[in-house]
Amino acid sequence: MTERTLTIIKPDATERNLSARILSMIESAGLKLVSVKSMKISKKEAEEFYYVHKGKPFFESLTQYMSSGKIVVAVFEGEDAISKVRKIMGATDPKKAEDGTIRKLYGIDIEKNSIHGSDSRESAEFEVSFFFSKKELI
Ligand code: 3AN
Repeated sequence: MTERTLTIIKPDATERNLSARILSMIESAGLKLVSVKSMKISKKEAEEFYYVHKGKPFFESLTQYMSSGKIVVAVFEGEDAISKVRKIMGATDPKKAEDGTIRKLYGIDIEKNSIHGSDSRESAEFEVSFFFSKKELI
């Protein structure tokens, strides 16, 4: 089934000039880049985006971090795009991520793990529309 998924290159990765390399790894897996842009979000926007994690011990630090620097947001499309991107990303904790995955290669720690990817159809729908208007999703 063709799906669309949202990815975010996190501040730790944009800071180290890894954005294009990470986007390229996803394109190389056969996924189409639908739309991409860079921005800085506010703490409040980060809290809205990560609302499912509200109340968790890492919520405050995560939202602080995600609003601390430049991010690159991108939508990819393809067959089983959501699970494909999750596989290329690797486990949340870079120490536990498989060799060759983005988080294993570039992640710093469990929070500064270089990339976000939607984890379900529902979250993909919410996350894509959080950052992109219809006009940008051609
Ligand atoms: P994933 O991004 O692998 O789906 P989630 O959805 O459980 O992981 O967590 C969202 C984000 O919150 C992670 N990408 C990471 O930046 C941060 N995070 C998750 N678990 C922890 C933790 N135990 N300590 C610090 N940060 C965490």
